Amino acid sequence: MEQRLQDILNERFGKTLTDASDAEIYLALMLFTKERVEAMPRNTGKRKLYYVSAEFLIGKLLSNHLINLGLFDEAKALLARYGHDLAAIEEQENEPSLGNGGLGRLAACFLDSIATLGLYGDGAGLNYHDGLFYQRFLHDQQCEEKNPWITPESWLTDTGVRFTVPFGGFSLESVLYDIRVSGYQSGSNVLHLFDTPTVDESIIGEGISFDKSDIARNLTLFLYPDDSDEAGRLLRVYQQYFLVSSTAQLILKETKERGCDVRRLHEHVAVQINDTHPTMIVPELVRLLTEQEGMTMDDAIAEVAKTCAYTNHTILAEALETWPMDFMRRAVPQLVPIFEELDRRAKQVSADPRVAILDDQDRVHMAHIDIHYGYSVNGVAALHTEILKETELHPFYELYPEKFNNKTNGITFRRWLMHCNQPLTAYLETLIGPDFRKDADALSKLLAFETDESVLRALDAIKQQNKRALAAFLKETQGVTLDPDSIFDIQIKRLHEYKRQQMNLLYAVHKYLEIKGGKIPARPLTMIFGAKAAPAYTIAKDIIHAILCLGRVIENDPAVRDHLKVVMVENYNVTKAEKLIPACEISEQISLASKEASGTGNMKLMLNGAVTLGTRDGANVEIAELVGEDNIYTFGKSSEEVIRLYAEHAYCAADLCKNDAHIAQLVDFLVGEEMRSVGDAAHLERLHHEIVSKDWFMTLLDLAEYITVKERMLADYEDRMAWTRKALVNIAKAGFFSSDRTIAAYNDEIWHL
Ligand code: 26V
Repeated sequence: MEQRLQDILNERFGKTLTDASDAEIYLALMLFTKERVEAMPRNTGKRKLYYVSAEFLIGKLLSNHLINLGLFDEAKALLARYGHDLAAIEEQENEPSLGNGGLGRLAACFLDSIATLGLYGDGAGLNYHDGLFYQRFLHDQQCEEKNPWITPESWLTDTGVRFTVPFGGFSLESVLYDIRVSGYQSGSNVLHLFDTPTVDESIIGEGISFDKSDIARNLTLFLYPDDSDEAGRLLRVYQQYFLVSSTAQLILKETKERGCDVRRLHEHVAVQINDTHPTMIVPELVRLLTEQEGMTMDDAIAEVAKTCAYTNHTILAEALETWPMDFMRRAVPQLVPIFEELDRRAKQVSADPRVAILDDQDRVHMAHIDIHYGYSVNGVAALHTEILKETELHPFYELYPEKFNNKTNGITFRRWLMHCNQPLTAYLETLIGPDFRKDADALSKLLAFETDESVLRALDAIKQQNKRALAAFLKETQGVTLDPDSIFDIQIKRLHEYKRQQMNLLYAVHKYLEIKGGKIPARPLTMIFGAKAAPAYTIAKDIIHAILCLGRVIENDPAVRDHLKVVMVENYNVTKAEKLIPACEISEQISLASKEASGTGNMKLMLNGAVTLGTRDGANVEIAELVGEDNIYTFGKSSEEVIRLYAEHAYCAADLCKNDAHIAQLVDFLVGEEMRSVGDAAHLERLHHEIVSKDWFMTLLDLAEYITVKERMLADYEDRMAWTRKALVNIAKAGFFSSDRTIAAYNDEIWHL
């Protein structure tokens, strides 16, 4: 490694490891690592998986590859010998933020596990020039800025492969870039990212604005452009078709190159459709097989239906995609007869309008295509899959019970333990040996130390070290001072009302008022938030504003600020998650029961020794089963109860305010004197009005119990040994949530690669 790095530095910059800058060393190490990853054996097999997704939130890749290659420690030691810090070199890499949140990050974890398990499977997505917007706080409000990540030399390799993607009235060239995916001590696969050469970054105006109608110049410019207007929604359709047409052409090309008969596609290929965004791959494959491969409509549809499988990631009605057929007539007229044919056949299977592909308002229901014409439908946590079967997708479950299955999500321990928490990883190895690096279930050996006080003290010391590291990072990046002796209570995830950051905010108000009233807590509490709000999601942005304002109110109050701190991390992303997660003590997983399909941050936090404060929602249910009631704090109405409240229209926020003076006091604080003195009255009032008059995600329903349970949790924290024992059990039981387990199940039960 040393010689090769010296050679690259010399060739490129005429420098050596001694005098090169961090940026130069990053480039040399990136190029060296890329060479090594390209030299890894490629996974192969009989049936090849294509994991098709509009998002791959891969995060920085340098250390990921170094760990998987087994070169991380060597690189770290080598750089240290020359006076460089690998962590500082890693900072040089731009984060590719090619996803919104959990769905995109899951796809990235899955690629890591597919490669690690030696499975033959590539990802297919879009090469957005700008990832999810960069979030900046200005006057305590979120502002969105562009977030470019591609540099002249990067992990991307132009493959030279080109396709033509036809749209109504014009066509675009599709250029295939590849990023290698390395497995841990294993083979490698590829992430294919399609781009179009006419994209023009100069059309970006103020913030993240651009001409949404200029498809040739904007197609792959942004991840998920704002779809609050029609032009934005139409652009989404163009993006989706560009992704699936490119992918379908690649699949047929590669399948033929492997010497296989595309007329028996399902024997050679499995397509996993990640949420409904890539759904048009179904009609597109049918189109290509009939128009270009000479298959009959019957045969083509039958073949595609044995090839494609669908994962559902949400039950939120507003997130279930339906597109006006008018969009399809404009953007992809060649698919229109196929949509109609798929619809006609579906209506022969069932006349129930709830399962129709085309509805009576001339709209196409994407998930319905996936379910009728896919061979597997899976949810992402046990509870979520049950809700799909019993409620949201019940009519489909009655038609096709055999298609439904659960695959509880997982996370890659390479990134979310071995890389982000090196002190913990090293210590675990001294206790239980190295097996857990390859076999996550081996973490359970840690249970043997549950009552060993020296182990508990060491775990506590590691948490303390990680808290100090986070404090130093936030000091440097945001100028905020955290007290490492306070309790670190963290809620990090996209900002959405169903995730109920506003409930956590109301807890902070409660604590603030208590402290002002003279009730000083045993130990200071630091409440940390990290969240981006969709640019057009007004209430979500108001919640961010309120959190930032409350933080300021507290900071301005000498009677409170030594006991309570509310901090919002700017531009929460994968890189920041890697710093926040190891430092967390209380993991906030407080979504309204039934609404969070799974959650994956909950898994990352438990793996790093945080104790969960959560509702019985998503994968929290499975976390609770694994760690036992003593090692998690659950609260709130059950999913059954919540579903019943919705069905009976029985929830009324105004009544809750009327009948509970404390709740009313907390909510009204949002528009009181203190908040108005620092914030924007109109925004605070809009949020207040939303909560007292509508509160669609039932914040006030669980607030009282949330406060009670959180207080109990804070009290329990004072028994340091008992608390750290809970942390230990959480780490020890996290093995189930390895994405290696999830992927093994996808392969055994769906893909059969
Ligand atoms: C999408 C949208 C789009 C428009 C308006 C509001 C809205 C709300 C939610 C979504 C979610 C899209 C799908 C998604 O990201 N689901 C997440 O998938 C994760 C991986 O399976 C899972 O852990 C999260 O619980 C789930 O929310």
